[in-house]
Amino acid sequence: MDFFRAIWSLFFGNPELTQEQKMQAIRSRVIPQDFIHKVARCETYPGGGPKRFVVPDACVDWEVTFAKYAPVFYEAPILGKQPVWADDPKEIRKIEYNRIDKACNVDRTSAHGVYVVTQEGFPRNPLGRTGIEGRGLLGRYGPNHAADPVVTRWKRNSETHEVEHDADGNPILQFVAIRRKDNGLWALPGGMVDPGEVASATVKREFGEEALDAMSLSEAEAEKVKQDLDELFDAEHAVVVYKGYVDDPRNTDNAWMETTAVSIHDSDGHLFDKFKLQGGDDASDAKWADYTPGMELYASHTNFMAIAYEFRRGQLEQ
Ligand code: RP5
Repeated sequence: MDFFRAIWSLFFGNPELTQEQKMQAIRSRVIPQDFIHKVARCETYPGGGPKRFVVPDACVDWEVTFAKYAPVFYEAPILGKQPVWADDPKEIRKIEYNRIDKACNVDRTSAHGVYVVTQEGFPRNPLGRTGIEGRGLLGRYGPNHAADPVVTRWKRNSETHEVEHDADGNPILQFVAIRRKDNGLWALPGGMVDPGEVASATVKREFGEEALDAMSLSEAEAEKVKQDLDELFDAEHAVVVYKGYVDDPRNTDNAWMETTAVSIHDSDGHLFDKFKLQGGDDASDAKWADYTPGMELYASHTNFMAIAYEFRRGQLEQ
């Protein structure tokens, strides 16, 4: 970069940065390179699972020798019933890792590059040890892909319509949150990507099912909701804020969650008025929640919100 451009960008920002470059800079501020998964090492595996073998921070990386490491094998009883969303352990040798697995049309690629598959045919969690072997509650060996809608608006004064600020003068962002039935935590209304489905379709479907309870609407109402969502979740409004590993309590050494978090921002504050928020499917409740930095949300959802906040604030201040 020459001297003039360096001085220009110091005072006025870099005019040549693309949206994706700006987003990348925000992501690396929110999620540092040396991030170590923590939720994926929670003491007890969720859904009535066993206690995890304790993995200290220094031993998470597979490259670090951990001679005493003896992860606990756990696969939830539901997997024994061979549900459609799960791999068949008898067929593990046929699984095509690190690519689209043609036999079942499942995406086995990871946003973190090529992951290791052991000689026994088990994929290794790219973020390191978790204290549990097997799939736990997850259906797929390797990455289990999800998608999360990050639907936001600025909190506005109901009379003046001006954006409201917190005590430190920061604009307040609101987002659509659902309460998960499995653990009672507030979360983004995300869900699993179906075989052959693209993440952009999953975010719409999951938003409808979990935040609008679309599954209990009449056929005509559901069709109307689908049309409205198609309009709002179009390529013009949707921005990918994050794609990659989720620090999810269900992760194991051989199965883990990855997601594509897509931000849809209601800039005038009325686009989503036509929808009645109502928890459905895996959600017991749905609401517009005020985002506060560091707030407790399921898995690493608070990080996705932090990225979306910075990005949307940058737009507000332009
Ligand atoms: C998280 O689990 C993802 O970010 C997504 O929100 C969710 C998908 O799993 P289910 O909600 O379908 O259980 O890791």
